[in-house]
Amino acid sequence: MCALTLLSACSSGDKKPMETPKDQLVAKLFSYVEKGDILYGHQDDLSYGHAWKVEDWEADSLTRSDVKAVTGMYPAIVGFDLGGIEMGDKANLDSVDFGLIRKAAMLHAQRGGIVTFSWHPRNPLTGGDAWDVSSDQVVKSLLEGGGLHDLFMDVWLKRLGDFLESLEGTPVVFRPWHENVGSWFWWGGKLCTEQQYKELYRTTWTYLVKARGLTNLLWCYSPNSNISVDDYMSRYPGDEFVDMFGIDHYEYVGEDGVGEAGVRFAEELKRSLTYMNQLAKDHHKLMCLSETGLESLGDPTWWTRVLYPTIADFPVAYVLTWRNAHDKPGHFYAAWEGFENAPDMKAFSELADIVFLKP
Ligand code: BMA
Repeated sequence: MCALTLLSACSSGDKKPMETPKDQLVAKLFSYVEKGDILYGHQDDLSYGHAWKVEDWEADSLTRSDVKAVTGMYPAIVGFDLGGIEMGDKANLDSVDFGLIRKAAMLHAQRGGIVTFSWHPRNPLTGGDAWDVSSDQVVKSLLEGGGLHDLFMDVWLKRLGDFLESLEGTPVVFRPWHENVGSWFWWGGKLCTEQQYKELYRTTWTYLVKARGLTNLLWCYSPNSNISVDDYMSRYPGDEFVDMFGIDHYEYVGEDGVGEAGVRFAEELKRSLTYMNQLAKDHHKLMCLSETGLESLGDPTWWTRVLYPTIADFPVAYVLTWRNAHDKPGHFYAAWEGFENAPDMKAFSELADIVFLKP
């Protein structure tokens, strides 16, 4: 285990005065990669965990964390989801208040951690959720010339921009329009053309970076796994719009049990990370495992026997396991206090090249 140092420490001293929060975060992540370190991240870590949630977020000091209960440390990266911000909702799609998200994100950064945001926006054409793939006209309707373009620019992106701006420069790894090659989100592979997808991403980038002037966003492009490198790059918006190559890759247990599932997970992940490593080198970008995990962690040594040996030799800046739902008992991806897999997660956190955040 090596502890994360304060991000602010990196910005003091000899840094150029014009360096933006995003530039500082890029430099910080590259410095870990150069040392061979991998940061550990957990989705929604400070908002809730297995069978608990923050009740009064304004009064709460946000020190509770399943990961801390197991390892003694916070995750170095904490992820949050902005789904619902576009509607002007008070809370996101998982009922986490946006006030809590803002507070937790800024506090985590002050503690020396790093924040990442995903976004599962509603379907603006049908009123359904992000998984509503009943129409292949949604992306088209949001782009210039489309019937929902004004709504997208003036309402959706404006609300997103307002929230991101309210973080007062806190650096964020932002990865919109993720898992874009599969067809389970309305912006997915069969739901829009490659050109439309790229335009959607670039429009989002141009609004936030150029129109709103946000300098705190590190842009992560994160397709789903189980695809070829050509498919991975088929929707790549371009070097100007991306700072990091990500991938979302999970382990799924079939009838042949966790042993075989772990082998399949590792083989496919290595294949993906191999081509991403080449892409990262060629395009001078960072790379990460933007989402991963084994739901319910039914493999007692998943962390040290499956995950770690698969990623250890790749220059991944971070690996983030998905959320520990407070209200769905089997929907968790990090160990919690008392769970049988906890000692293995603790052992993972103590490895020399794995980085958590000391409280
Ligand atoms: C999914 C699941 C859902 C959740 C969504 C956004 O993978 O965890 O329950 O609503 O992510 O956080």
